[in-house]
Amino acid sequence: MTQEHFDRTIDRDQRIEPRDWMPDAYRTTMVRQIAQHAHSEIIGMQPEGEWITRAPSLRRKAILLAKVQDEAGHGLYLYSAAETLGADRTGLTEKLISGRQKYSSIFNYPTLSFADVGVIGWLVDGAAICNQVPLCRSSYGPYARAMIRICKEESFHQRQGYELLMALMRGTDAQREMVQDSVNRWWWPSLMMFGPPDADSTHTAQSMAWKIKRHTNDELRQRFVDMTVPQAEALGVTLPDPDLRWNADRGHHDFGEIDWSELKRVISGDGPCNAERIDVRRTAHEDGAWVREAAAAHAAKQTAAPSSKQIAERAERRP
Ligand code: FAQ
Repeated sequence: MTQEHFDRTIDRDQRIEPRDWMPDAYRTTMVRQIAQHAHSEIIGMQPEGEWITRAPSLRRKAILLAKVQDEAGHGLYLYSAAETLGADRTGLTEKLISGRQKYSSIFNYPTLSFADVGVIGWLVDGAAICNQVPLCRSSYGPYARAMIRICKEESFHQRQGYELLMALMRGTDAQREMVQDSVNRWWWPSLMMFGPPDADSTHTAQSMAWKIKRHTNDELRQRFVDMTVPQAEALGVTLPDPDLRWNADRGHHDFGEIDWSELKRVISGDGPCNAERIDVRRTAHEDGAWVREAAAAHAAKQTAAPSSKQIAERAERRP
């Protein structure tokens, strides 16, 4: 099980599994991407979670609760996938709350109205699907398999977001304005989710060679724009880009220049909500210490050899 086996497995489009030999750099890259992805799901619970107590009806509250819970589940599958590479969850959480590991830039923007819940479902989950469906064919087995279920749930999330926005667009002028304002704020950050342009992407070439990534950042961004434009038209909202138009020669939509300095700022910790997001996560982690301790103590009890008193008690309980 060496480099030759690894190369052959990648060439044949087969999966690398946890016990297979893999180059150190492949393992490091996988841990980096899976950890960032897991952190994004967990931090991503916050912007929408803030609206659970303020949802306008019981139905919307139930939907939102379920969605936010799904994101927690995605985080857990992904931390488990990272564990198969030897990266334990405690260590990864420490790295997140001390700023040594990243999470998606998109979750550093505030949710100012309930329309943001719909727009996050439509645009943010929509972008996540575009990015993640190809990851179902990623070369690392546990990651690719986790992604199948995650993508199914993200597709459902996207539809619930779109359905919420359709309801608002059928409502009053004030509700339609609320949706447009939300689209104006989330459109450009959603395009930034796909990462820097290919020319500036540190990892794309190697990750494509290892078949971790199946498409470049720019290819996926273009796919997202092409998919979203007709949805915006059907909804009756305007995407805030005067340069957005169909290019028949390319068979794609052209779109305006993205403010890459904003992405750099947000990634490096200086977005509107970075400090708050990490603060909330750190507090939740500290507040949950007793649960982890209790669970560990319980697990230790289960695995410990039973005492003579326990053996006697169990014997007595037997019919
Ligand atoms: N934000 O060389 P590349 C979701 C970093 S889940 C922050 O192009 P790569 C579900 C990048 O890490 C959303 N950092 O990197 C949901 C690298 O830094 P490093 C998360 C970013 O890995 C919905 C550097 O810039 N999805 O939304 C970003 O080849 C609603 C250079 O970049 C995933 O994680 C960014 N936007 O490509 C949850 C999907 N972009 O590590 C709740 C899996 C780039 O050298 C509510 N990940 N960076 O320090 C991927 O597909 C890839 O990792 C990319 C980046 C495409 C994100």
